[in-house]
Amino acid sequence: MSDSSTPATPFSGLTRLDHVGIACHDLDASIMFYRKTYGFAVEHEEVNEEQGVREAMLRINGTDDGGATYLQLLEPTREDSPVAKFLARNGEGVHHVAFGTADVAASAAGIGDKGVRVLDAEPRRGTADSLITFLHPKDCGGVLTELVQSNH
Ligand code: V0V
Ligand code: CO
Repeated sequence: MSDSSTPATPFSGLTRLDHVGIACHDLDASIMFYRKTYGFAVEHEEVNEEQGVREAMLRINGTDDGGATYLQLLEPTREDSPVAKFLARNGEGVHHVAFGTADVAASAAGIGDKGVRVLDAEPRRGTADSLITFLHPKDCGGVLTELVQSNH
């Protein structure tokens, strides 16, 4: 029988939902919606030029591993970026889900061995100096999936 107070780490090393990424046209308007509708506050905001986003992290809850779960609001900074392409095709909405791991490279290698395309040969810099990598949505049931090793 499993003990619910000590959840086992699955073989992938993924232990929590880190964030849900939401594409929006206007970051400040989107932040305002989440503040006035739910009372969620921005914990961190930054521009990530490599990913072509201006983004805000809204903390929702803490997690068993000392991390937390967030909404990540994403506004594109340039027209050729993944989020700009997504908005042009789909309009605003859920862009990706991100799972937390203590070792993003090991998790990505293990998941890659299952036949899922890992989009980054080496983990890249994510929000608040986290390390991130993405899995191809076509190999993940239509869901762009990110793996995150947070810097906390
Ligand atoms: C594209 N597709 C998606 C999708 N984006 N499906 C589900 N969710 C998404 N977000 C589908 C699209 O509808 C096409 O399907 C197909 O994939 C190819 O899309 P494309 O845009 O025409 O082509 P690509 O290959 O140029 O770009 C798709 C990928 C790209 C997923 C490879 O967006 C990418 O590399 N994304 C990873 C980086 C990223 O998204 N960064 C922004 C978040 P059909 O039409 O062929 O059926 S940055 C972030 O989260 C940070 C910094 C953080 O958390 O710290
Ligand atoms: Co993300």
